[in-house]
Amino acid sequence: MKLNSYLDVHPKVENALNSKQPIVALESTIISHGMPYPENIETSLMVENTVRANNAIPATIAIIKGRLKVGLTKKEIEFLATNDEVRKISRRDLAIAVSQKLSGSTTVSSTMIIAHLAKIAVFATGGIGGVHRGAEKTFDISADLEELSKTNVCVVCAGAKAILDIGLTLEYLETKGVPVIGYKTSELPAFYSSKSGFKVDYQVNSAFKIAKILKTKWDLSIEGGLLVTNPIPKTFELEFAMMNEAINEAIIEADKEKIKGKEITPYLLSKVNEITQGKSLNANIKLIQNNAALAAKIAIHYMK
Ligand code: PSU
Ligand code: MN
Repeated sequence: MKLNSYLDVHPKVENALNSKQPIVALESTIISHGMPYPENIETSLMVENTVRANNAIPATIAIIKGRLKVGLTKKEIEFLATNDEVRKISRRDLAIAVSQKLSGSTTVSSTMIIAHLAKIAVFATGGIGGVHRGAEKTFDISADLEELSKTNVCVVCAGAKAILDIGLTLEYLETKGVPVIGYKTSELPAFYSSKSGFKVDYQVNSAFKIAKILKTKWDLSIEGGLLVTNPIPKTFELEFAMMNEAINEAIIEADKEKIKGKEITPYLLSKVNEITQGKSLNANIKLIQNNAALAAKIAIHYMK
């Protein structure tokens, strides 16, 4: 298969591509900026194993010395997890990182771009970026949303975190024509909790049906992705009101410290983890695993 010359595809992923096995792309910003050490390495390896246990091949994506890596070695994951110099690479950073031979982890937007170049259709993450609270003043809207409207990749996530304005995030996705599907839920999950109070457009109860929607969308040449929202399993969920309080506190801190731009999401995640004494991190780990398993099932049906 002829792939883009900027890509370095791991032999196991290449083999899976050639033999048409299901593949699940995974992002790496969660390793470098989304979680503390050593939980970041453990989670990254564990999520890859979850994909394998569900009969698909994991492909964690990052940029190492300007090469677009599709499938990482353990050494590369360790590098991303421990090196403070690792940049958070979004769509706007991608060409610069490649041409200047920089290293960085990929967000949802850049992971989608690279997955698409590598012909991988399904991608699992924890949470997507969205419209931030107060965006009417700050204009802080994640590039992830725009990417979902452009790039043909199915993104499986646990909904939108309450660090975002969940209602505005849904409005933005509607404007951009991105279908939002609730897996076995009629309500958009709020990341740490299974419910947000906002409805999804469609509830779909099987991976098979999701794969069929994907195929149909792209057969119809309707460009862009599909957002599958998968609620955190009940036993691991945190109470919405408690999380909201922690998030409010974190946002006040961020304001005080004048945190802006690409720093805000990592800052809030780590602050919330501090305030909840690790409860949010544990929930985060459990929900990613849950998303990886669903993504593998969707990828399997999509390949059929
Ligand atoms: N949400 C999380 N953990 C994360 C991210 C989001 O719970 O690590 C990362 C993802 O890589 C996402 C990015 O694409 O943050 C969004 O950043 P921003 O809000 O700056 O667009
Ligand atoms: Mn932003």
